[in-house]
Amino acid sequence: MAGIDYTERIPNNVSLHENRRLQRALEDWQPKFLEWWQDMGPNGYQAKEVYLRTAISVDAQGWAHFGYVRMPEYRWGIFLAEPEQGRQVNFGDHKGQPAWQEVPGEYRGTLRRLIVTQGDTEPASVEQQRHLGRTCPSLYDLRNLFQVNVEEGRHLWAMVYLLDAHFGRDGREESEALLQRRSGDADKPRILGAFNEKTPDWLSFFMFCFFTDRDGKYQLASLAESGFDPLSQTCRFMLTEEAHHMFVGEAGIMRIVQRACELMREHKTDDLRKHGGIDLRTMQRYLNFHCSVSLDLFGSEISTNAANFYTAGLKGRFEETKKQDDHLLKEATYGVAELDGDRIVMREEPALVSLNERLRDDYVADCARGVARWNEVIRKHGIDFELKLPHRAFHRAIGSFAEARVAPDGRVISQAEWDAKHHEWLPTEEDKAYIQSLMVPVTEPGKFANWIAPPARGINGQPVDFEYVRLA
Ligand code: BYC
Repeated sequence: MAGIDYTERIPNNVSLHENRRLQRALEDWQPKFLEWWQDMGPNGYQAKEVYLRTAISVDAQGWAHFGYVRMPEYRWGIFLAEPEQGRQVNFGDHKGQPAWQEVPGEYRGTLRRLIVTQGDTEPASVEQQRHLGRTCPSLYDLRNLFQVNVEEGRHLWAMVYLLDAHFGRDGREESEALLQRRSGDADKPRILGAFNEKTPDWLSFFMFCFFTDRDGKYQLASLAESGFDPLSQTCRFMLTEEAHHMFVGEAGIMRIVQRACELMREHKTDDLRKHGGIDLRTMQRYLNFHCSVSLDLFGSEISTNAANFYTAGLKGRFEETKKQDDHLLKEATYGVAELDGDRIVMREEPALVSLNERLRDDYVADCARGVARWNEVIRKHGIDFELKLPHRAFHRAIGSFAEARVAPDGRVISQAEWDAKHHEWLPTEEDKAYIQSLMVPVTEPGKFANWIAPPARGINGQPVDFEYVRLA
């Protein structure tokens, strides 16, 4: 089923034409999606030609085609990874049973909620990023923004397919609601906290791609383990696309760090504001913010929801099938950081209710590897500064640390100390105004804003000065 039929109105590798009811439901949703894309998608660039990749197959080799496309004409389609013959439910109470091709009735509500929560993040991020095109630091970056945006749109399609194909009328209603909620709207906000924050500038965008899209990677990887096979196949293919989004974030921050180091060496100062750069301390404050709101996306440290998702076989651990244990976890324990008066201590908790924290641990370790690569750039310039991940209890709004005041180094502090110091740890109004002042568009091919270094190479073998977006 590797090939994708592009002659269809909705490109797909799920034999949509064989299911008239589903085809009609999706064809009915398609114009509503396009209307949402026009209203809430990239502002001001809908008629421009953008050098984008489009999925043309789900093969490990060569799944994408690159070419100029106007975004509203992007072929958003439905692509599932190849089925795994004889796949089973690999964890929880149904372990060893054949993977489900249809939704098990007893888990219908739970599964729908998981799919809706995942689906809701996709249009939310497009909404958050819709004004960024106006202030792009280069055509190369502009193209990457739009690539991320169209693929988040495709991820929405992926979840809507599951809802329409497997949840009947409820699913169709949820599909509509996904186009009606709005990021940051007081009356109809997006479901998860981080997706209601603003992404007002490109530093925030790159941090978002690094930290928040990485939550996407870990959540999708856990859902890819699901016993509900269509969800597993869908998420497996989404992960292929997600990798580019994290690359955009990691490489974007790396290029800002690179430029900061160059300016520091050139002007022999770390006060880069005089020289139009972004100093490393400001970057640390943005990092603290984006890391902490993304840590919230993993839910409470102790969660019966997470235990139930696992026991039911709906959402597994990261790399579930590579783990060497009983995949039931009824007797196992897991070390969880908890608040104990004015200290943070590690306690052994039942492994099942600790699954959110375990996934957060996998995530933090992955983030740390990226931060180490940024620090390597700083070290190579002979500069004595290290970017650091904040302690997981810092600036949290969800879970057991939500009520506590904790410094980035993990010290539990008083409200008075927080009030006195938080401006050293989180972006200040002054930081935001300065970063905003740098957001001046650079649109000549091969030219880059002063605060960011050019990338080492272009996209798909094209040169860095390629015309990635045709603005004329
Ligand atoms: N904000 O036991 P708890 C991505 C709610 S990103 C607001 O703590 P649970 C992407 C929770 O819903 C990946 N509410 O948590 C990235 C629950 O509500 P109810 C998105 C929150 O349920 C970039 C209550 O608090 N995918 O793909 O174990 C660009 C207590 O729940 C938050 C998924 O999230 C929050 N941060 O886990 C584009 C996967 N956290 O039941 C895309 C699907 C918790 O009391 N979702 N709550 O009404 C899940 O697996 C789970 O819903 C969560 C929460 C991990 C999010």
